[in-house]
Amino acid sequence: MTTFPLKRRTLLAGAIALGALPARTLAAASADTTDWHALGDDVREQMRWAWSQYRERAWGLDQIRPVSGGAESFPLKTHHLGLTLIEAMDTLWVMGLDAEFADALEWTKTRLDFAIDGEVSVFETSIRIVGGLLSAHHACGDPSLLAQARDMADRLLPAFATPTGMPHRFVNLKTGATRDPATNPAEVGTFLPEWGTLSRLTGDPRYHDVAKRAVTAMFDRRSKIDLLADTIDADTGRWLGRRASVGSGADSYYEYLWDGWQLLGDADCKRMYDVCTRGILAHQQDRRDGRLWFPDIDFETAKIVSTDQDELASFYGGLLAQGGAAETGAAYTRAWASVQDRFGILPEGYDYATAQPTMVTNALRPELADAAFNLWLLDRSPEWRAVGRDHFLAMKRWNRARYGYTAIADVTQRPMLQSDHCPAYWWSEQMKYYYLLFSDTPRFNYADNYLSTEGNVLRGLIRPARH
Ligand code: DMJ
Repeated sequence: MTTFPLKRRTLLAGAIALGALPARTLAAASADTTDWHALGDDVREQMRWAWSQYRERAWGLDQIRPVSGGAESFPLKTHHLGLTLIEAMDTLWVMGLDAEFADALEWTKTRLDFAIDGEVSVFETSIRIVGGLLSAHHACGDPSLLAQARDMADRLLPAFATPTGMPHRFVNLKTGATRDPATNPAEVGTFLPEWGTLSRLTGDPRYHDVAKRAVTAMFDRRSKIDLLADTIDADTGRWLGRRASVGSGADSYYEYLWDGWQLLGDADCKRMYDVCTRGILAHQQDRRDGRLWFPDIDFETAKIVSTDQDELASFYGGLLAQGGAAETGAAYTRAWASVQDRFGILPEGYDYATAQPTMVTNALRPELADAAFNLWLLDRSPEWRAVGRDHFLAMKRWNRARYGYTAIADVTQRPMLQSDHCPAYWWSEQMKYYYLLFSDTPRFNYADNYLSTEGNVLRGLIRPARH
């Protein structure tokens, strides 16, 4: 990927020349007078404000409740691990909120303790806590962060001791007891970038090897038409379901095949990504009213089983473009952007056949901003910045609560109905995507970088030179 430190007008001219923008977008883009750097400053200010609320009311707890000012634990049911703090760290750093970052670092050094007798989701804990600590380590180089990431990975490791190598879904952090072999592609195959990084930094190959074995075991069970279903038994390797999807339960499996190639240069991952993506593009595309969608289909017959789209799938256009299918990725992202235009914030479920929401909540989701950011990194088209801007401005309008940003209970009501929940990924994902998309910060290498499925930067942070 190359960098384009160009002015907006030059970029627009380039995009027009390449025929990259549809007419409606073109008109809007030419009229666009957004001051992107000012918007970036605003994102930083919202982060600073929300962080001050968390600092005051929920310091060291997992997630603040932004309406009531209370807190809730996750991923443990009855114990806090400082999840928000860990997820926020590299975002604080990239925004130059250095005092806040130092404060968080001090907390992790003095308070973090994973020896808790309780069960966590292996997948969630890896992408959020192992990934969050590794990205914070990438930001500042403090060895304690790497040691803590390794400590957590060691506690998750027993989950991979299955006959197939595909992990059980839950593990007890103290005893190592595991449960729930009925799992899915995402919870089997979303480890390699973090665990490969851990192996690289510690010299211990075990982390990389268990993650690679799991991702490969899943790939080896694909159908004859190269599709994966949604549920599998990690002990027997037998499929328990038939639904192939690019949304929930599958999404980051495909993402991490590409990422294994992008971050680690693993050619097996690239081959597996290409095979799976060819299968999806051959069987799963459906165009309605000029829009591209990916319905759920039967993984052996390719028969459509549902036109209900999961909001989580809206990240997929960015991945397709990263993997080389730029036009298809852009088309799918435009389909989701049209739903954003209509509702302001994406509903959690949307049926493209009826053009109606099937789930009116939105859990403060980052996926469309993620796709916009990835597309923009590739072509620098103002169209994607505008999608990210609309995502951010709608969030400021509807999700801001007294003590932070909160999820929405109903995106179809005006004013939108808020719930009382700020998932920790918010601090790691969209706030970072917005900022990187608008700010042109010198702390980030726009030409060579890697962000995990949780938005954790594992490559591409640039430490300012010391004076
Ligand atoms: C995040 O935890 C990750 O992006 C994950 O892969 C799926 N989506 C959630 C946020 O919606």
